[in-house]
Amino acid sequence: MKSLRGWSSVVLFAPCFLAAACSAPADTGDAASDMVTAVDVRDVAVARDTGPDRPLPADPCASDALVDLTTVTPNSSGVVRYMGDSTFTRDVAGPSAPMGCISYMPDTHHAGHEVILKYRMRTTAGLIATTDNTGTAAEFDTVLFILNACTSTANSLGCNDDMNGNTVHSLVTSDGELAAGTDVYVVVSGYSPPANNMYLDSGPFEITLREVPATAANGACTPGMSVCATGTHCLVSFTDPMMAVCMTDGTAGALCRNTATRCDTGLTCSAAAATDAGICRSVVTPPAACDPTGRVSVCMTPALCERITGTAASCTTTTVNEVEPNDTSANAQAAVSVTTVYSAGFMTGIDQDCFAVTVAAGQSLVIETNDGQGGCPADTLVKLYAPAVADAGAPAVLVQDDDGGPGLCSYIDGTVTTSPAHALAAGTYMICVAQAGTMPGAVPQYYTSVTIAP
Ligand SMILES: [Ca+2]
Ligand SMILES: [Ca+2]
Ligand SMILES: [Ca+2]
Ligand SMILES: [Ca+2]
Repeated sequence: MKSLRGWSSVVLFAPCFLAAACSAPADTGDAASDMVTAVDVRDVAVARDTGPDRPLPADPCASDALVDLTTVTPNSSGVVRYMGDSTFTRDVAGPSAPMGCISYMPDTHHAGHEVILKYRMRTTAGLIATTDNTGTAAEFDTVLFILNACTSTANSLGCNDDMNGNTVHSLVTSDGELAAGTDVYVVVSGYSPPANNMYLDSGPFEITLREVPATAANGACTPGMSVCATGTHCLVSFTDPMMAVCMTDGTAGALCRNTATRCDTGLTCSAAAATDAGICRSVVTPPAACDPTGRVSVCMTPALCERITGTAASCTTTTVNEVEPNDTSANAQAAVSVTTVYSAGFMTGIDQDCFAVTVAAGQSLVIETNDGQGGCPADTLVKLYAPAVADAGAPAVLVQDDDGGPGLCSYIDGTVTTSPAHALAAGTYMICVAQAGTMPGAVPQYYTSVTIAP
């Protein structure tokens, strides 16, 4: 473990602002030829690494490489700050980032150029660490993760690549509370190789670490920013999509536990493999009510969860198969006058599926595409056409929707009084479903529920 005292200050170079302008020597793999840069001090709470050039350690967990923050006193705001530089660290040598953390994985990218900080919890609390500070080069695409040990088999306590869509810097929160006195290892790494020549996979960085009280179960939280109490996770509420709460693992609509009993009694984990992330849901049988988002309940296979009673959804096994060709108003499927769930598919290329529906005066239409299990098998676009009027040309689109349903599926809710599908004039309307985009691939199965609401 490297001492933070007793080194003289040497700053070798200014941050690189373009990859091409950087003069970092190639990593020859020869430890003696690789040098680390010095870092400096910004305030009393900043850990000081002012070492002279030294050989690049082969292992970032080795005692002469690890940055020891365990004795650093935080500033008056409780923040521990460390200025570092990973420019001359090895690209691949230390622990791997947990699966699913790095954007676009799995591919050839990895978390490289690791600098590892040993941190000791002062209190029993959550830990938040971020590289999104002014001392981190704007182009440095950081990946930040927390481990319970500095080994290749350590458990991840949290990982983040990009804290939001506006930056490639990272903000990681610990997965639950950490007991006072616990040592954790915060890995500062780079998205390697860089996504493109706009970014760097190593460079100067400024990391801040802060201990925060964990939010108790059912408390309001911000996904990706809050630490929820151990055994709970911050999820968007299924009763209020504008709000997120720390939901207790294993309960309906919450994450499955990572233990043998993944969900509470009566609930099933949506993930097939025991180690995969999933949601706990109840499995219900027709004609019981179900959750059209698939969050808290799904229908027993092969029943579908469809909005067959207005906006509420129920399990049903009754579907009507599409009959091709049905691509135009001229050959739309025969009109129905009762709520109907169509089972259809998209052929490769431009396949549009049109269904006619006859409504009485004042009735409304609710239309949704989905996979029947709260998901979405294709990026659909739904158009509702007004009744064709003789000699008036092509029927007009009353309303259309692209992504209002689950995922990239579509949803038109005519029970909303301002919807063009609300309180319709009597007549035969046409609904056409196609895939968004040009020349999409085949989709073997999707469903369109057409509900006639009183
Ligand atoms: Ca990043
Ligand atoms: Ca079709
Ligand atoms: Ca068709
Ligand atoms: Ca869509």
